[in-house]
Amino acid sequence: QDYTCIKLKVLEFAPETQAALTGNKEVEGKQIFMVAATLRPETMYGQTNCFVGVDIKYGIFKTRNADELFLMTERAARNMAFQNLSPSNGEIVKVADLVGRQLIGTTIKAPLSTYPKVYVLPMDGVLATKGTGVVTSVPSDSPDDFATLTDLKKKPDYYKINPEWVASFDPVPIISTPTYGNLAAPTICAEMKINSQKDKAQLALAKDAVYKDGFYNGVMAIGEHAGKAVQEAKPLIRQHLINIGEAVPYNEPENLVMSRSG
Ligand code: ZZB
Repeated sequence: QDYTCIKLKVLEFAPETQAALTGNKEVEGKQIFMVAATLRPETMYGQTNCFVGVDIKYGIFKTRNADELFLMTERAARNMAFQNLSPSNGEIVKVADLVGRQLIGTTIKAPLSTYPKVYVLPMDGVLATKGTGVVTSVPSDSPDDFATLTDLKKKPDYYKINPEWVASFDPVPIISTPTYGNLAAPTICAEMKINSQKDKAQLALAKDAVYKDGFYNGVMAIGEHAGKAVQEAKPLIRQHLINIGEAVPYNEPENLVMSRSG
């Protein structure tokens, strides 16, 4: 898979996590980015939060740029070490260990998002064996993200989050199609009566439908490429994010993903 890795700049860690990192000489004074692998760079305008798995192990790793550290799974760091993203070819340097639970409530700056600051939240279905284990959330166009946020809004105590971290982050209309209008994920979740991230079979169907519809029939409704077809805007937005240093290309052979997860 040809992913785009979006660099979500950490603004402030959750307090206990900040305390745990204080005094770590390799971390102090560096910029830390949570790195999210996406196939939909054109949807980055609609980011409302980022998801991690609470039980997934993450690390903070050195990159080829001495001032920047990447927060992701070790598996992703290993792949990146062979894609010219680590200090030297094949070299992995981990400077801290974290568990997803410790990241909940962290604030980040998500490139292109209409929200200047968004939160890191828990999602049940984040796979440690895919991408970076960090998932950026676009509830306007991803049914999984919309359904998960619906759960978090209904049961903040159960998910151990502050309701304010989800309350004022509504889905943003970013892509319009004749079939699903300009909020494809909320529309299809309503049509299919999907109420929760636990409705997995329905969500897989919904994801497939909006993926295809967005790609073939979508028109950008926001940003520099508003009015252009998604197919045309996608590579332009991807390249722009890479050029300004807010994203990096990341490749993951599909058979590798399958052998590690299965
Ligand atoms: C932003 C985005 C916006 C995404 C959208 C999708 C959609 P695929 O096709 O199954 O490979 N993702 C990335 N890593 C993980 C992970 N470790 N665990 C769970 N989900 C992950 O799916 C690739 C997409 O799955 C990625 O693209 C990411 O979410 C998520 F509007 O990033 B996407 C209709 C989907 N819309």
